[in-house]
Amino acid sequence: MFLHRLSRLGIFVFVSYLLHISTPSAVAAHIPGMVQLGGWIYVDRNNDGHLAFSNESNPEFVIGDVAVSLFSKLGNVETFVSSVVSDNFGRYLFANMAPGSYILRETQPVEYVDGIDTRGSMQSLNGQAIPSGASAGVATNNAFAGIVMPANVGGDYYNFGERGLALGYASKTSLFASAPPLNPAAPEPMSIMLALVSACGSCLVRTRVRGT
Ligand SMILES: [Ca+2]
Ligand SMILES: [Ca+2]
Repeated sequence: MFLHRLSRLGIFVFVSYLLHISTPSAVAAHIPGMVQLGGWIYVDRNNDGHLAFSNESNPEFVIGDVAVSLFSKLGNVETFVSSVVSDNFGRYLFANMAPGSYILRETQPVEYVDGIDTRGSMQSLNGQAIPSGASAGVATNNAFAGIVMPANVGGDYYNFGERGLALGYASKTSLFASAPPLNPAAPEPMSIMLALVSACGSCLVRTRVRGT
């Protein structure tokens, strides 16, 4: 899996943008009343908990093929809902879920030293104010818990950061920089942006819940 991750050349990302190739995280339009949760898996080179995208200074790298699982929570009962793997952009997304309380859990990629996970923020998917009772939850190790999502709310930028290659995976090859580069972190893939635009119409300016 390690070689599989490293084999993804940056040029693939560039070509994908030119051709608008759909990625595994491409989703259907938002269904009214449903909610969504997503984020990125990335190498947090400066260990600050912030993913620097390719349009920022010192952009960081994303990690594909990392599993993230979604659990619903009712009372003290956790129930597995679904699992996805991050795409070539390091992007993962759970779309069109029922409103409710959720937990996101990352399966730690063994090739990387665990890093800082950063809680995301919530946006309105229908242009209306986010209902009271919404909560962006809290970050715990390889997880985000206590996310409470009323209807038509999207949670994004729930990012799992890793520190870098673990001992035993940093081969001489990679030290000499002859290994293919990881994909640079990229802003929202075009396919997802189009889905959001078609679903949201004029609500391109997303509403952030303050203090949640
Ligand atoms: Ca960073
Ligand atoms: Ca991790």
